[in-house]
Amino acid sequence: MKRTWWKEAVVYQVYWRSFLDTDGDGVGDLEGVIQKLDYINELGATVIWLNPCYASPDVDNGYDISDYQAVMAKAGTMETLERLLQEVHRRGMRLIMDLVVNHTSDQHPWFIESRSSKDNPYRDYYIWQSKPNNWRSYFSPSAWEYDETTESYYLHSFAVQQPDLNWSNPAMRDEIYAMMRFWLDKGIDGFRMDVINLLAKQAGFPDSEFPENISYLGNNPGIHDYLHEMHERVLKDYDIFTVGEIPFVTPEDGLLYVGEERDELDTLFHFEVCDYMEHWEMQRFRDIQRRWYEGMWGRGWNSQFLNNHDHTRLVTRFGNETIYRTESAKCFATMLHTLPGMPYVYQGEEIGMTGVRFASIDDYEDVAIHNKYQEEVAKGRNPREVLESLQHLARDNSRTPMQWNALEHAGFTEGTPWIKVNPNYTEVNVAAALMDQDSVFYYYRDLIRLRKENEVMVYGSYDPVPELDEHPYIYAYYRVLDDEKWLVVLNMSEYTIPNELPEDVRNTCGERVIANYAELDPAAEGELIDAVLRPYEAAVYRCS
Ligand code: TEU
Repeated sequence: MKRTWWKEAVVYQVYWRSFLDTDGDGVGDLEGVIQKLDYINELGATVIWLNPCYASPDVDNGYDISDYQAVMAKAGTMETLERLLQEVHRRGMRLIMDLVVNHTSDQHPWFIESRSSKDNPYRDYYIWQSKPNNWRSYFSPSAWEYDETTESYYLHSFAVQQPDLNWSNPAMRDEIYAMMRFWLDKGIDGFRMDVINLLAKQAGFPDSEFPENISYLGNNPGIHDYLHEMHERVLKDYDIFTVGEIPFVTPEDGLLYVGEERDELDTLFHFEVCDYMEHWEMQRFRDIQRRWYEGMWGRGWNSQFLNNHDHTRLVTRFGNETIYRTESAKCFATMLHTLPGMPYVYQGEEIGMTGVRFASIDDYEDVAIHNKYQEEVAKGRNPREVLESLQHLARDNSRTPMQWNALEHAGFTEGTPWIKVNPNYTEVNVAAALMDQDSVFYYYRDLIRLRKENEVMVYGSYDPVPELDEHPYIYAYYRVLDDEKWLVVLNMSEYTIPNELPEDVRNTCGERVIANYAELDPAAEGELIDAVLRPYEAAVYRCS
Protein backbone atom coordinates (compact mmCIF):
# COMPACT_ATOMS: atom_id res chain seq x y z
CA MET A 1 0.00 0.00 0.00
CA LYS A 2 1.36 3.42 -1.02
CA ARG A 3 2.47 5.45 2.04
CA THR A 4 1.94 9.21 1.99
CA TRP A 5 2.17 12.09 4.46
CA TRP A 6 -1.53 12.74 4.24
CA LYS A 7 -2.54 9.15 5.04
CA GLU A 8 -0.65 9.63 8.33
CA ALA A 9 -2.30 12.99 9.02
CA VAL A 10 -4.66 14.00 11.81
CA VAL A 11 -6.80 16.89 10.61
CA TYR A 12 -8.10 19.64 12.91
CA GLN A 13 -11.07 21.53 11.46
CA VAL A 14 -11.19 25.25 12.26
CA TYR A 15 -14.55 26.96 11.84
CA TRP A 16 -12.79 30.30 12.16
CA ARG A 17 -15.91 32.44 12.75
CA SER A 18 -16.49 30.53 16.01
CA PHE A 19 -12.85 29.98 16.96
CA LEU A 20 -11.44 33.23 18.43
CA ASP A 21 -12.40 36.87 17.87
CA THR A 22 -9.47 39.33 18.18
CA ASP A 23 -11.05 42.57 16.93
CA GLY A 24 -14.14 42.62 19.14
CA ASP A 25 -16.76 42.39 16.38
CA GLY A 26 -18.19 39.20 17.92
CA VAL A 27 -17.04 37.03 15.01
CA GLY A 28 -13.92 34.87 15.02
CA ASP A 29 -11.14 35.84 12.63
CA LEU A 30 -7.93 34.59 11.02
CA GLU A 31 -5.81 36.51 13.53
CA GLY A 32 -7.53 34.44 16.19
CA VAL A 33 -6.53 31.26 14.42
CA ILE A 34 -2.91 32.46 14.30
CA GLN A 35 -2.99 33.17 18.03
CA LYS A 36 -4.14 29.59 18.76
CA LEU A 37 -1.80 27.69 16.43
CA ASP A 38 0.38 26.64 19.37
CA TYR A 39 -2.72 25.16 21.02
CA ILE A 40 -3.53 23.13 17.88
CA ASN A 41 0.12 22.14 17.61
CA GLU A 42 0.15 21.04 21.26
CA LEU A 43 -2.80 18.76 20.51
CA GLY A 44 -0.63 17.23 17.78
CA ALA A 45 -2.80 17.76 14.71
CA THR A 46 -0.70 17.78 11.54
CA VAL A 47 -3.15 19.40 9.12
CA ILE A 48 -5.61 22.26 9.62
CA TRP A 49 -8.78 22.41 7.51
CA LEU A 50 -9.93 26.02 7.37
CA ASN A 51 -13.60 26.60 6.52
CA PRO A 52 -14.26 29.17 3.75
CA CYS A 53 -13.02 32.71 4.42
CA TYR A 54 -13.38 34.00 0.84
CA ALA A 55 -15.34 37.18 0.07
CA SER A 56 -19.00 36.36 0.66
CA PRO A 57 -22.33 38.00 1.59
CA ASP A 58 -22.36 35.26 4.24
CA VAL A 59 -25.86 33.91 3.63
CA ASP A 60 -24.51 30.39 4.26
CA ASN A 61 -21.53 31.23 6.52
CA GLY A 62 -19.04 31.60 3.70
CA TYR A 63 -20.32 28.82 1.43
CA ASP A 64 -21.77 31.49 -0.87
CA ILE A 65 -18.68 32.98 -2.44
CA SER A 66 -18.68 36.28 -4.34
CA ASP A 67 -14.92 36.44 -5.00
CA TYR A 68 -12.80 33.27 -4.84
CA GLN A 69 -9.56 35.22 -4.70
CA ALA A 70 -10.34 37.71 -1.95
CA VAL A 71 -10.70 37.31 1.83
CA MET A 72 -13.96 38.13 3.63
CA ALA A 73 -13.45 41.37 5.59
CA LYS A 74 -14.84 39.92 8.83
CA ALA A 75 -12.22 37.16 8.63
CA GLY A 76 -9.29 39.48 7.90
CA THR A 77 -7.15 40.36 4.89
CA MET A 78 -5.15 38.45 2.30
CA GLU A 79 -2.06 39.44 4.29
CA THR A 80 -3.54 37.81 7.41
CA LEU A 81 -4.29 34.64 5.50
CA GLU A 82 -0.80 34.53 4.03
CA ARG A 83 0.66 35.05 7.53
CA LEU A 84 -1.56 32.28 8.87
CA LEU A 85 -0.21 29.93 6.19
CA GLN A 86 3.37 30.91 7.02
CA GLU A 87 2.81 30.37 10.75
CA VAL A 88 1.17 26.97 10.11
CA HIS A 89 4.13 25.87 7.98
CA ARG A 90 6.65 27.29 10.46
CA ARG A 91 5.24 24.86 13.04
CA GLY A 92 5.52 21.94 10.65
CA MET A 93 1.79 21.71 10.09
CA ARG A 94 -0.13 21.99 6.82
CA LEU A 95 -3.24 23.91 5.81
CA ILE A 96 -6.07 22.85 3.49
CA MET A 97 -8.90 25.13 2.44
CA ASP A 98 -12.47 24.60 1.29
CA LEU A 99 -13.07 24.44 -2.44
CA VAL A 100 -16.72 25.46 -3.00
CA VAL A 101 -17.30 25.16 -6.74
CA ASN A 102 -20.71 23.54 -7.03
CA HIS A 103 -22.16 27.04 -6.66
CA THR A 104 -21.27 30.66 -6.02
CA SER A 105 -23.05 33.50 -4.28
CA ASP A 106 -25.74 35.27 -6.30
CA GLN A 107 -23.56 38.34 -5.74
CA HIS A 108 -20.66 36.83 -7.66
CA PRO A 109 -19.94 38.98 -10.79
CA TRP A 110 -20.36 35.90 -12.96
CA PHE A 111 -23.97 35.47 -11.78
CA ILE A 112 -24.76 39.16 -11.98
CA GLU A 113 -23.70 39.00 -15.62
CA SER A 114 -25.39 35.64 -16.24
CA ARG A 115 -28.81 36.79 -15.03
CA SER A 116 -28.63 40.13 -16.91
CA SER A 117 -29.48 38.69 -20.32
CA LYS A 118 -29.81 35.45 -22.25
CA ASP A 119 -26.98 36.31 -24.59
CA ASN A 120 -24.52 37.45 -21.96
CA PRO A 121 -21.13 35.67 -22.27
CA TYR A 122 -21.54 34.43 -18.69
CA ARG A 123 -25.11 33.13 -19.23
CA ASP A 124 -23.98 29.51 -19.40
CA TYR A 125 -21.78 29.74 -16.33
CA TYR A 126 -24.99 28.80 -14.51
CA ILE A 127 -27.96 26.49 -15.13
CA TRP A 128 -31.08 28.12 -16.55
CA GLN A 129 -34.31 26.38 -17.57
CA SER A 130 -37.61 27.66 -18.92
CA LYS A 131 -39.51 25.67 -16.29
CA PRO A 132 -38.63 23.94 -13.03
CA ASN A 133 -38.70 20.18 -12.37
CA ASN A 134 -39.61 18.64 -9.00
CA TRP A 135 -36.15 18.81 -7.43
CA ARG A 136 -35.91 19.96 -3.81
CA SER A 137 -32.95 21.99 -2.64
CA TYR A 138 -31.22 21.26 0.66
CA PHE A 139 -32.53 24.51 2.05
CA SER A 140 -35.90 25.04 0.39
CA PRO A 141 -38.84 23.21 -1.21
CA SER A 142 -37.68 23.89 -4.77
CA ALA A 143 -34.18 23.90 -6.26
CA TRP A 144 -35.33 26.43 -8.89
CA GLU A 145 -35.78 30.19 -8.57
CA TYR A 146 -37.63 32.28 -11.15
CA ASP A 147 -35.76 35.31 -12.42
CA GLU A 148 -37.89 38.07 -13.92
CA THR A 149 -35.20 39.68 -16.05
CA THR A 150 -34.82 36.74 -18.43
CA GLU A 151 -38.08 34.98 -17.47
CA SER A 152 -36.20 31.81 -16.61
CA TYR A 153 -35.46 29.60 -13.60
CA TYR A 154 -31.97 29.03 -12.26
CA LEU A 155 -30.84 25.96 -10.30
CA HIS A 156 -29.71 26.30 -6.67
CA SER A 157 -28.99 23.07 -4.84
CA PHE A 158 -28.77 24.99 -1.61
CA ALA A 159 -30.01 28.48 -0.74
CA VAL A 160 -31.65 30.71 -3.33
CA GLN A 161 -28.57 32.90 -2.98
CA GLN A 162 -26.31 29.99 -4.06
CA PRO A 163 -26.81 29.42 -7.82
CA ASP A 164 -25.24 26.22 -9.14
CA LEU A 165 -22.35 26.56 -11.56
CA ASN A 166 -22.65 24.87 -14.94
CA TRP A 167 -19.77 22.40 -15.06
CA SER A 168 -20.58 21.38 -18.61
CA ASN A 169 -19.16 24.79 -19.64
CA PRO A 170 -15.40 24.46 -20.33
CA ALA A 171 -14.81 28.22 -20.07
CA MET A 172 -16.22 28.16 -16.53
CA ARG A 173 -14.08 25.15 -15.63
CA ASP A 174 -10.97 26.95 -16.93
CA GLU A 175 -11.65 29.81 -14.52
CA ILE A 176 -12.05 27.40 -11.59
CA TYR A 177 -8.75 25.69 -12.43
CA ALA A 178 -6.98 29.07 -12.59
CA MET A 179 -8.43 29.96 -9.17
CA MET A 180 -7.25 26.65 -7.71
CA ARG A 181 -3.73 27.33 -8.96
CA PHE A 182 -3.89 30.82 -7.42
CA TRP A 183 -4.29 29.24 -3.97
CA LEU A 184 -1.97 26.27 -4.51
CA ASP A 185 0.77 28.59 -5.77
CA LYS A 186 0.43 30.45 -2.43
CA GLY A 187 1.42 27.19 -0.79
CA ILE A 188 -1.78 25.73 0.64
CA ASP A 189 -1.57 21.99 1.05
CA GLY A 190 -4.84 20.87 -0.49
CA PHE A 191 -8.59 21.22 -0.57
CA ARG A 192 -11.66 19.93 1.17
CA MET A 193 -14.07 19.84 -1.74
CA ASP A 194 -17.60 20.93 -0.94
CA VAL A 195 -20.35 18.58 -2.24
CA ILE A 196 -18.01 17.73 -5.07
CA ASN A 197 -20.11 14.89 -6.52
CA LEU A 198 -22.95 17.31 -7.22
CA LEU A 199 -21.03 19.13 -9.95
CA ALA A 200 -22.52 16.87 -12.63
CA LYS A 201 -26.30 17.14 -13.02
CA GLN A 202 -28.50 14.52 -14.57
CA ALA A 203 -28.82 15.23 -18.28
CA GLY A 204 -32.10 16.84 -19.24
CA PHE A 205 -32.96 17.54 -15.59
CA PRO A 206 -35.53 14.75 -15.30
CA ASP A 207 -37.98 14.77 -12.41
CA SER A 208 -36.62 12.97 -9.36
CA GLU A 209 -38.07 9.67 -8.19
CA PHE A 210 -36.03 9.87 -5.00
CA PRO A 211 -37.53 10.50 -1.56
CA GLU A 212 -37.86 14.20 -0.81
CA ASN A 213 -37.33 14.75 -4.56
CA ILE A 214 -33.64 15.16 -4.14
CA SER A 215 -31.86 15.08 -7.42
CA TYR A 216 -28.49 13.78 -6.42
CA LEU A 217 -27.00 10.49 -7.36
CA GLY A 218 -23.66 9.32 -6.05
CA ASN A 219 -22.22 9.17 -9.54
CA ASN A 220 -24.00 11.44 -11.96
CA PRO A 221 -22.74 10.90 -15.54
CA GLY A 222 -19.83 13.23 -16.22
CA ILE A 223 -18.62 13.71 -12.66
CA HIS A 224 -15.52 11.57 -13.12
CA ASP A 225 -14.65 13.33 -16.36
CA TYR A 226 -14.67 16.64 -14.50
CA LEU A 227 -12.61 15.37 -11.57
CA HIS A 228 -10.13 13.58 -13.78
CA GLU A 229 -9.74 16.79 -15.82
CA MET A 230 -9.27 18.75 -12.55
CA HIS A 231 -6.55 16.27 -11.56
CA GLU A 232 -4.80 16.52 -14.92
CA ARG A 233 -5.13 20.31 -15.21
CA VAL A 234 -4.25 21.19 -11.57
CA LEU A 235 -3.99 18.65 -8.79
CA LYS A 236 -1.27 16.40 -10.17
CA ASP A 237 1.21 19.29 -10.23
CA TYR A 238 1.28 19.76 -6.44
CA ASP A 239 2.24 17.74 -3.33
CA ILE A 240 -1.19 18.14 -1.74
CA PHE A 241 -4.14 16.11 -0.60
CA THR A 242 -7.80 16.41 -1.51
CA VAL A 243 -10.79 15.22 0.49
CA GLY A 244 -14.15 15.17 -1.23
CA GLU A 245 -17.42 15.77 0.60
CA ILE A 246 -19.39 13.08 -1.19
CA PRO A 247 -22.88 12.27 0.08
CA PHE A 248 -25.05 9.48 -1.36
CA VAL A 249 -22.29 7.08 -2.26
CA THR A 250 -21.65 3.41 -1.62
CA PRO A 251 -18.07 2.14 -1.11
CA GLU A 252 -18.01 1.02 -4.75
CA ASP A 253 -19.03 4.55 -5.82
CA GLY A 254 -16.54 6.03 -3.38
CA LEU A 255 -13.69 4.07 -4.90
CA LEU A 256 -14.41 5.68 -8.26
CA TYR A 257 -13.55 9.04 -6.66
CA VAL A 258 -10.55 8.07 -4.52
CA GLY A 259 -9.12 4.89 -6.01
CA GLU A 260 -5.33 5.21 -6.10
CA GLU A 261 -5.28 4.52 -9.81
CA ARG A 262 -8.20 6.84 -10.56
CA ASP A 263 -6.25 10.14 -10.64
CA GLU A 264 -9.17 12.06 -9.15
CA LEU A 265 -9.27 12.70 -5.36
CA ASP A 266 -7.33 11.22 -2.44
CA THR A 267 -9.95 10.55 0.23
CA LEU A 268 -13.58 11.33 0.99
CA PHE A 269 -16.22 11.95 3.62
CA HIS A 270 -19.12 9.62 3.04
CA PHE A 271 -22.20 10.36 5.15
CA GLU A 272 -23.72 6.98 5.88
CA VAL A 273 -23.37 7.74 9.59
CA CYS A 274 -23.80 11.50 9.93
CA ASP A 275 -26.64 11.90 7.43
CA TYR A 276 -28.70 8.91 8.53
CA MET A 277 -28.00 7.92 12.14
CA GLU A 278 -29.82 10.27 14.51
CA HIS A 279 -28.47 8.39 17.54
CA TRP A 280 -25.90 5.63 18.10
CA GLU A 281 -26.65 2.28 16.44
CA MET A 282 -23.84 -0.14 17.14
CA GLN A 283 -24.65 -2.86 14.62
CA ARG A 284 -25.40 -0.38 11.86
CA PHE A 285 -22.13 1.46 12.49
CA ARG A 286 -20.20 -1.82 12.49
CA ASP A 287 -21.78 -2.76 9.17
CA ILE A 288 -20.89 0.61 7.64
CA GLN A 289 -17.27 0.25 8.77
CA ARG A 290 -17.05 -3.30 7.41
CA ARG A 291 -18.47 -2.35 3.99
CA TRP A 292 -16.20 0.68 3.61
CA TYR A 293 -13.15 -1.26 4.77
CA GLU A 294 -13.83 -4.21 2.45
CA GLY A 295 -14.84 -1.89 -0.36
CA MET A 296 -11.81 0.38 -0.26
CA TRP A 297 -8.88 -0.94 1.78
CA GLY A 298 -5.68 -1.28 -0.24
CA ARG A 299 -7.19 0.63 -3.17
CA GLY A 300 -8.44 3.95 -1.70
CA TRP A 301 -8.37 5.87 1.57
CA ASN A 302 -11.26 6.58 3.92
CA SER A 303 -11.77 9.45 6.39
CA GLN A 304 -13.14 9.05 9.91
CA PHE A 305 -15.22 11.79 11.55
CA LEU A 306 -18.37 12.01 13.68
CA ASN A 307 -18.95 15.73 13.68
CA ASN A 308 -18.13 18.89 11.78
CA HIS A 309 -19.70 22.34 11.25
CA ASP A 310 -22.80 20.72 9.70
CA HIS A 311 -23.43 18.00 12.27
CA THR A 312 -24.16 18.18 15.95
CA ARG A 313 -21.51 17.33 18.48
CA LEU A 314 -20.72 13.64 18.84
CA VAL A 315 -21.06 13.43 22.64
CA THR A 316 -24.58 14.85 22.32
CA ARG A 317 -25.64 12.83 19.29
CA PHE A 318 -23.92 9.50 19.84
CA GLY A 319 -22.37 9.60 23.34
CA ASN A 320 -23.67 10.76 26.71
CA GLU A 321 -23.46 14.50 27.28
CA THR A 322 -24.70 14.39 30.89
CA ILE A 323 -23.39 11.65 33.18
CA TYR A 324 -20.58 10.25 31.01
CA ARG A 325 -19.56 13.23 28.90
CA THR A 326 -15.78 12.83 29.27
CA GLU A 327 -15.84 9.01 29.26
CA SER A 328 -17.94 8.89 26.09
CA ALA A 329 -15.90 11.65 24.43
CA LYS A 330 -12.73 9.63 25.04
CA CYS A 331 -14.42 6.39 23.99
CA PHE A 332 -15.52 7.79 20.64
CA ALA A 333 -12.12 9.42 20.20
CA THR A 334 -10.44 6.05 20.72
CA MET A 335 -12.69 4.60 18.05
CA LEU A 336 -12.16 7.39 15.52
CA HIS A 337 -8.39 7.31 15.94
CA THR A 338 -8.04 3.51 15.75
CA LEU A 339 -10.42 2.80 12.84
CA PRO A 340 -8.91 2.55 9.34
CA GLY A 341 -8.71 5.97 7.65
CA MET A 342 -7.62 9.45 8.61
CA PRO A 343 -9.25 11.02 11.70
CA TYR A 344 -10.65 14.57 11.76
CA VAL A 345 -11.03 16.53 14.99
CA TYR A 346 -13.62 19.30 14.82
CA GLN A 347 -12.78 22.31 17.03
CA GLY A 348 -14.07 21.75 20.56
CA GLU A 349 -14.38 17.99 20.09
CA GLU A 350 -11.03 17.67 21.87
CA ILE A 351 -12.52 19.13 25.08
CA GLY A 352 -15.84 17.29 24.82
CA MET A 353 -17.97 20.27 23.83
CA THR A 354 -21.69 19.49 23.55
CA GLY A 355 -24.64 20.58 21.41
CA VAL A 356 -27.14 23.21 22.48
CA ARG A 357 -30.90 23.60 22.84
CA PHE A 358 -31.68 27.27 22.19
CA ALA A 359 -35.13 28.26 23.52
CA SER A 360 -36.10 30.31 20.46
CA ILE A 361 -35.68 29.97 16.69
CA ASP A 362 -34.31 33.53 16.87
CA ASP A 363 -31.25 32.19 18.70
CA TYR A 364 -30.37 30.03 15.70
CA GLU A 365 -28.28 31.55 12.91
CA ASP A 366 -28.17 28.88 10.21
CA VAL A 367 -30.05 29.53 6.97
CA ALA A 368 -30.93 25.83 6.80
CA ILE A 369 -32.86 25.65 10.08
CA HIS A 370 -34.59 28.98 9.46
CA ASN A 371 -35.81 27.91 6.01
CA LYS A 372 -36.97 24.52 7.30
CA TYR A 373 -38.69 26.09 10.32
CA GLN A 374 -40.59 28.57 8.12
CA GLU A 375 -41.51 25.84 5.64
CA GLU A 376 -42.95 23.60 8.37
CA VAL A 377 -44.74 26.35 10.30
CA ALA A 378 -46.27 27.55 7.01
CA LYS A 379 -47.89 24.10 6.80
CA GLY A 380 -49.74 24.92 10.01
CA ARG A 381 -47.54 22.87 12.36
CA ASN A 382 -47.11 24.04 15.96
CA PRO A 383 -44.01 26.31 16.04
CA ARG A 384 -42.78 24.89 19.36
CA GLU A 385 -43.04 21.32 18.04
CA VAL A 386 -41.27 22.32 14.82
CA LEU A 387 -38.39 23.89 16.76
CA GLU A 388 -38.06 20.85 19.02
CA SER A 389 -38.02 18.55 15.99
CA LEU A 390 -35.14 20.51 14.46
CA GLN A 391 -32.95 21.15 17.49
CA HIS A 392 -31.25 17.75 17.75
CA LEU A 393 -29.60 17.87 14.32
CA ALA A 394 -29.40 21.64 13.84
CA ARG A 395 -26.08 22.65 12.33
CA ASP A 396 -25.72 25.47 14.90
CA ASN A 397 -25.12 22.78 17.53
CA SER A 398 -21.51 22.70 16.37
CA ARG A 399 -21.21 26.38 15.53
CA THR A 400 -21.37 27.90 19.01
CA PRO A 401 -18.15 29.67 19.98
CA MET A 402 -15.09 27.73 21.03
CA GLN A 403 -14.98 27.63 24.80
CA TRP A 404 -11.50 28.90 25.84
CA ASN A 405 -12.17 29.65 29.52
CA ALA A 406 -14.83 30.39 32.12
CA LEU A 407 -14.71 34.17 31.60
CA GLU A 408 -17.43 36.13 29.80
CA HIS A 409 -18.36 34.65 26.43
CA ALA A 410 -15.96 31.77 27.20
CA GLY A 411 -13.03 34.00 26.25
CA PHE A 412 -14.16 33.86 22.61
CA THR A 413 -14.82 37.57 22.21
CA GLU A 414 -14.82 40.88 24.06
CA GLY A 415 -17.76 41.90 21.89
CA THR A 416 -21.20 40.32 21.52
CA PRO A 417 -20.83 36.81 20.07
CA TRP A 418 -22.50 36.33 16.66
CA ILE A 419 -24.17 33.24 18.11
CA LYS A 420 -24.84 32.42 21.76
CA VAL A 421 -22.16 30.59 23.71
CA ASN A 422 -23.14 27.18 25.09
CA PRO A 423 -24.07 27.89 28.74
CA ASN A 424 -21.89 25.00 29.93
CA TYR A 425 -18.73 26.95 29.05
CA THR A 426 -18.07 27.59 32.75
CA GLU A 427 -17.26 23.88 33.17
CA VAL A 428 -16.37 22.82 29.61
CA ASN A 429 -13.46 24.96 28.41
CA VAL A 430 -9.85 24.75 27.25
CA ALA A 431 -8.34 26.39 30.36
CA ALA A 432 -9.97 23.77 32.62
CA ALA A 433 -8.89 20.99 30.26
CA LEU A 434 -5.26 22.11 30.21
CA MET A 435 -5.16 22.08 34.02
CA ASP A 436 -6.59 18.55 34.24
CA GLN A 437 -4.16 15.77 33.30
CA ASP A 438 -7.19 13.45 32.96
CA SER A 439 -9.01 15.75 30.53
CA VAL A 440 -10.39 14.87 27.11
CA PHE A 441 -7.77 17.18 25.61
CA TYR A 442 -4.79 15.22 26.93
CA TYR A 443 -6.47 11.97 25.94
CA TYR A 444 -6.77 13.24 22.34
CA ARG A 445 -3.18 14.40 22.49
CA ASP A 446 -2.06 10.93 23.64
CA LEU A 447 -4.08 9.24 20.89
CA ILE A 448 -2.56 11.50 18.24
CA ARG A 449 0.93 10.95 19.63
CA LEU A 450 0.34 7.18 19.56
CA ARG A 451 -0.61 7.43 15.90
CA LYS A 452 2.60 9.25 15.06
CA GLU A 453 4.63 6.58 16.84
CA ASN A 454 2.78 3.46 15.66
CA GLU A 455 2.16 2.81 11.96
CA VAL A 456 -0.23 -0.01 12.86
CA MET A 457 -2.86 2.69 13.63
CA VAL A 458 -2.50 4.03 10.09
CA TYR A 459 -1.65 1.10 7.85
CA GLY A 460 -2.84 -1.85 9.96
CA SER A 461 -5.62 -4.12 8.76
CA TYR A 462 -9.04 -3.96 10.47
CA ASP A 463 -10.44 -7.27 11.73
CA PRO A 464 -13.41 -7.31 14.11
CA VAL A 465 -13.22 -9.87 16.95
CA PRO A 466 -15.60 -12.50 15.51
CA GLU A 467 -17.06 -13.59 18.84
CA LEU A 468 -18.25 -10.04 19.54
CA ASP A 469 -19.16 -8.93 16.04
CA GLU A 470 -22.86 -8.77 16.90
CA HIS A 471 -22.62 -7.60 20.51
CA PRO A 472 -25.08 -4.74 21.14
CA TYR A 473 -22.58 -2.70 23.16
CA ILE A 474 -19.02 -4.03 22.81
CA TYR A 475 -17.13 -2.95 19.71
CA ALA A 476 -13.87 -4.91 19.50
CA TYR A 477 -11.44 -5.17 16.61
CA TYR A 478 -7.82 -5.85 15.78
CA ARG A 479 -5.40 -3.68 13.85
CA VAL A 480 -2.52 -5.71 12.44
CA LEU A 481 0.60 -4.60 10.60
CA ASP A 482 3.48 -7.04 10.09
CA ASP A 483 4.14 -8.50 13.55
CA GLU A 484 2.38 -5.70 15.44
CA LYS A 485 -1.14 -6.65 16.58
CA TRP A 486 -3.36 -4.32 18.57
CA LEU A 487 -6.78 -4.99 20.07
CA VAL A 488 -9.33 -2.20 20.54
CA VAL A 489 -12.13 -2.82 23.06
CA LEU A 490 -14.94 -0.28 23.41
CA ASN A 491 -18.07 -0.35 25.55
CA MET A 492 -20.29 1.90 23.42
CA SER A 493 -22.94 2.18 26.15
CA GLU A 494 -23.69 3.85 29.47
CA TYR A 495 -23.99 0.49 31.20
CA THR A 496 -21.50 -1.54 33.20
CA ILE A 497 -21.54 -4.81 31.29
CA PRO A 498 -19.83 -8.19 31.46
CA ASN A 499 -16.55 -8.22 29.55
CA GLU A 500 -17.22 -10.97 27.04
CA LEU A 501 -13.82 -10.93 25.42
CA PRO A 502 -12.80 -14.56 24.92
CA GLU A 503 -10.33 -15.83 27.52
CA ASP A 504 -7.58 -16.53 25.01
CA VAL A 505 -7.90 -12.99 23.63
CA ARG A 506 -7.53 -11.51 27.09
CA ASN A 507 -4.54 -13.70 27.77
CA THR A 508 -2.69 -12.79 24.58
CA CYS A 509 -3.68 -9.10 24.44
CA GLY A 510 -2.93 -7.89 27.93
CA GLU A 511 -0.54 -4.96 27.52
CA ARG A 512 -2.60 -1.74 27.73
CA VAL A 513 -1.46 0.91 25.26
CA ILE A 514 -4.08 3.54 26.13
CA ALA A 515 -7.33 3.53 28.12
CA ASN A 516 -9.90 6.01 29.42
CA TYR A 517 -10.26 4.44 32.86
CA ALA A 518 -7.56 3.78 35.43
CA GLU A 519 -6.65 0.10 35.47
CA LEU A 520 -8.46 -1.82 38.20
CA ASP A 521 -6.17 -2.91 41.02
CA PRO A 522 -5.67 -6.71 40.68
CA ALA A 523 -5.19 -7.06 44.44
CA ALA A 524 -8.43 -5.22 45.18
CA GLU A 525 -10.47 -6.52 42.29
CA GLY A 526 -9.16 -10.05 41.90
CA GLU A 527 -10.94 -11.80 39.08
CA LEU A 528 -13.19 -8.75 38.61
CA ILE A 529 -10.40 -6.99 36.75
CA ASP A 530 -11.47 -8.56 33.47
CA ALA A 531 -15.05 -9.31 34.33
CA VAL A 532 -16.67 -5.98 33.48
CA LEU A 533 -16.49 -3.07 31.09
CA ARG A 534 -17.45 0.22 32.71
CA PRO A 535 -19.67 2.81 30.98
CA TYR A 536 -17.98 3.92 27.75
CA GLU A 537 -14.80 2.12 28.79
CA ALA A 538 -12.22 2.18 26.02
CA ALA A 539 -8.89 0.39 25.96
CA VAL A 540 -6.28 -0.49 23.36
CA TYR A 541 -4.04 -3.49 24.01
CA ARG A 542 -0.87 -4.75 22.37
CA CYS A 543 -1.12 -8.50 21.65
CA SER A 544 1.78 -10.87 21.93
O1 TEU B 1 -22.62 20.71 3.06
C1 TEU B 1 -23.25 19.84 2.14
C2 TEU B 1 -24.58 19.44 2.66
O2 TEU B 1 -25.17 20.13 3.41
C3 TEU B 1 -25.15 18.16 2.20
O3 TEU B 1 -24.23 17.59 1.36
C4 TEU B 1 -25.41 17.25 3.38
O4 TEU B 1 -25.36 17.98 4.50
C5 TEU B 1 -24.35 16.19 3.34
O5 TEU B 1 -24.97 15.05 3.01
C6 TEU B 1 -23.46 16.21 4.52
O6 TEU B 1 -24.24 15.98 5.68
C7 TEU B 1 -21.66 21.58 2.45
C8 TEU B 1 -21.10 22.45 3.55
O7 TEU B 1 -20.41 21.62 4.50
C9 TEU B 1 -22.25 23.20 4.18
O8 TEU B 1 -21.81 23.95 5.31
C10 TEU B 1 -22.84 24.12 3.13
O9 TEU B 1 -23.99 24.74 3.67
C11 TEU B 1 -23.26 23.33 1.88
O10 TEU B 1 -22.27 22.39 1.45
C12 TEU B 1 -23.46 24.27 0.71
O11 TEU B 1 -22.21 24.78 0.33
